[in-house]
Order: sequence, then structure tokens, then C-alpha cells
Amino acid sequence: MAVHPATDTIASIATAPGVAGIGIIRISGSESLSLLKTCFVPRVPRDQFVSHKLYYGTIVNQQGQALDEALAVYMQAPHTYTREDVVELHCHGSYVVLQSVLQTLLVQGCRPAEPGEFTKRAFLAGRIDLTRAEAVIDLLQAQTEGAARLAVNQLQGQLYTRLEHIRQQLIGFLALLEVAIDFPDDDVEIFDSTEVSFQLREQVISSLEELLAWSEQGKVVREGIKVVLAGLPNAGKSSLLNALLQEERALVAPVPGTTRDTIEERIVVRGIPIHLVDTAGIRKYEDPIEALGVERARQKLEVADLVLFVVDGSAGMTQRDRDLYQSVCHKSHLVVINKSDLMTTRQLEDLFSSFPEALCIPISAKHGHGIDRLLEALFQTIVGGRGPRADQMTCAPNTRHRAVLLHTLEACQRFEQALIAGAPVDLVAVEIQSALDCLGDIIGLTTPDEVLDTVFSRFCIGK
Ligand SMILES: Nc1nc2c(ncn2[C@@H]2O[C@H](COP(=O)(O)OP(=O)(O)OP(=O)(O)O)[C@@H](O)[C@H]2O)c(=O)[nH]1
Ligand SMILES: [Mg+2]
Repeated sequence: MAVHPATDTIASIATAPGVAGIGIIRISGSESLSLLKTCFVPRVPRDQFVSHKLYYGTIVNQQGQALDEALAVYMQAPHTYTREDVVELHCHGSYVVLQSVLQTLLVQGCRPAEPGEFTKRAFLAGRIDLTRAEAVIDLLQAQTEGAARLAVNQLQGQLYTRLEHIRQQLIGFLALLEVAIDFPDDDVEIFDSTEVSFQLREQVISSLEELLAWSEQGKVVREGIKVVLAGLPNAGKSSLLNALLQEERALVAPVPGTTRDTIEERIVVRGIPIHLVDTAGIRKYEDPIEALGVERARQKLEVADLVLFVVDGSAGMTQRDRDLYQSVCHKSHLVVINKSDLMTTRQLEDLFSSFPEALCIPISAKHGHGIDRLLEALFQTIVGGRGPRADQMTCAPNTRHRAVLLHTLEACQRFEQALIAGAPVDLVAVEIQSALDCLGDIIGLTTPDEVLDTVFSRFCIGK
């Protein structure tokens, strides 16, 4: 992102392109009010605009020609998104109208905002820290309620507060150490290593570990997981896809080799986005097109987070099933015993015993039996048992935070080791400072410019 003087005035269309009831143009910077005065004629003439009040009127170009009827609001600094003077023009949501209003503003001296520049200004003005700025983009991109909830929590400072608490603890330790360095011969023990060690573990290390666990789950809540349906031809993979989607998405036929290409669809299971991939039944092939499909199926299996291994229970366990299972069982998986409507209890039990290590779920994709149980097992495999429950997390550090949090934790662990080993205080101080620097990077106190540029380049124009 280019460097601009913070005082120049920027403008952009803040709403998504397309036909809509309203479209909003946002202006920020010291010239906002004068731009409003030149391009907006309020219906009731007035000398000044009162801050945070909505006015009805006409937007005009330099020739005085009406471009749109609109509502306008002037928001005086510092009580604004950017902490600068801000104006919003609520026009009709026509791309042509919005473009012509924007052009009028640009001709009159402001420049087009870069992606994320409004939020970057809010960050640079100290209104929000970097984690809250990042929450804005997470919120805009949230695909599920769970992801939106985490983004709102982060926007409200839940992650920042946790990190700030850890930072203050470390600053406290550093202050004690500095006194100990300045007065090495004092009789009173200023820096009690045992007490500091205890506080470090209870207040800092455990909190960092919890945040790291949350970040793993947060990735699942935000991005979801890839679940690949695999099995022999005719096992009922496409029927299962349809049952999970509750629509006839994929072709289903009694002929083996019906699905040639992969089919990808998305469902949400208790807040977790699941990217389902139906694949061609895997077998030795004669048909070259089917061969391509099978190759694709194998590629998808490679990148799957979880495999649903579908077996035609009515056909029993064949050698081909066993061979195929051997090639997928190293991945996280569930065994789905399909066509249970055609099976006796005895046959089911026999099949279960063929997969002693796996969780087996009997279903009938055709009749929709067992699908709820399968979804529950899927959810439990993704989140249950290991790690925190998504709905218990108050925030979820992202990939950038996670990498830096790992460095913070390592520095704190070295700090702990140094305390245990009775290392000289100045060496201990180095580790605390290193942990503090990492936390500073996360919240934006010391974040390098390249990282800031990457963060804000993920934004859309107008935010
Ligand atoms: N009785 C019964 N038949 C089923 C069930 N599930 C699928 N079938 C039938 O099995 C046949 C194959 O189903 P598909 O869903 O096309 O199987 P597939 O695994 O996608 O097959 P390929 O695409 O060829 O690999 C169809 O005739 C389905 O109606 C089930 O639960 N019970
Ligand atoms: Mg199929």
C-alpha cells in the first residue's frame, strides 16, 4: 500500500456492486465537510450540517446538474470510524449513479481509497488495534453464524483484551527484574523466582496454550473442512451426497461408474462449514474417461481432511473394499455402511467386525436412514473429544496470530527454563522482552509494514 499523508481525503463506494435499494459512498479526511457542501444540496436550505444527523437532498455535479436524490450524513471527528471527519452519501444503489457521484468527488480534490484504507486509518489513529481491524475483514467474509460470532467477539476486543492481559503480566515481570538489576545487593529479594514461575505458568503460559487451541478450532469454524466420499463403484456415494444435501444433486444409477467427475457442495453442520466431495467409484477401469475420474478421486483423497469410506453393505465386504480401505485408513475417516435396509442385523455385525479400529455408521442413503447419526458422528470427529468446543470459544486467533503466538509461547517457555536454572536476571529479561515483542506484533504496536500491508490488502475497497 502506498504511503499517503494521513490528512488527505479519500472516497469510495462502500457497498457491493449490483442493483440494490441503496448504495453508499464514504468520504474520510479533513475535506469531507467542504466536499459535502459543494456536492450536496439539502432540501431545506441550511448554513451548516450538524454532526451525526441525516439530511435529505440532491447530489449535484460541478455544473449543478442533479445526479441523485440521497440522504447525507456528516460525522465530525473524532467520533467516527476513522477518527477523521467522515461523510456518507446514501444514494440509490445503481452502479452508474454511484460512479458518477464518486467521479464528481474525485474531480473536487479527494482521491480513491485503497482497499481497507478506512479501517487502516482507524488502526493508525489508535481507535482499534490490529486484531480488531482483522476482525472487520473476518466479519465481512464470515460464511457461518459461528464464524460471524467469533469475528464480532474479536471486533469487540475479546482477543485484544486477552493479549493485553498477558502483556501486562510480562511487563510486570520485566519491571521487577529491572529493579533487581538496579539493586543487585538489596537484602530483600525483589524478584522471587518461585512466585514468578508460578504466575508465569498460571497467568501467561496456560492462557497462551488456550489461545493456540482456540486458533486450531477457529480455523475449522471459519474455513470448514474438506470431506471426501470414497468407495467402490455403486456403493452409494452419490446417493449419500444427495441425502446430506437433501436434494437430488448428483446422478444416481444402478450402473457402476455413474459418477465420472468430482462433485463439490457445501453444507453447514452445527456451525461448521463442510465441503463435501463426491468422487468416481475407485476400480480398475477400461474406459479412459472413467480412468480420469478415478485419478481425480485419488487426488481429492490426498487433500481430504476427513474421508467417508462408503461400503455397499448388501454386497458384503469384498477384497476390493479391503484394498481400497487400506489406502485411505491412514487418514481421519468414518466407515459408512450403506444399504443397511437390505441387510440383516447379523450381516451388519459381521461388517462392523471387519473395521475393528474405525467408527462404523450404518445408513440407508436411499431411504434417508441414519443420516442424522452420521452427521453427529461427523461433527464429533471434527470437534468433539479433542480441543475446545467451538461454541465455548470466546475468540479464535487466525493463522497470522497463531504463528506469532507460538513464538511468544516459546519465549515464555525459555523464560521459565531460565528461572528454573537460576540464570542471570539480564538473560531472563531478554526472553521476556522477546515475548513482549511478539505480542506487540499481534496487536499492531510493532508490526512490520509488510505485514500491515498484507493484512489490509485482504480488504475490499470501501472498508
Ligand atoms: N437399497 C438401497 N439402494 C441404494 C442405497 N443407496 C444407493 N442405492 C442404490 O445403489 C445404486 C448406486 O448408487 P449411487 O449413489 O449411484 O452409487 P455411487 O457410489 O455413487 O456409484 P458410482 O458413481 O458408480 O461410483 C443406485 O441404484 C442407488 O439407488 C440404499 O441405501 N439402499
Ligand atoms: Mg456416484
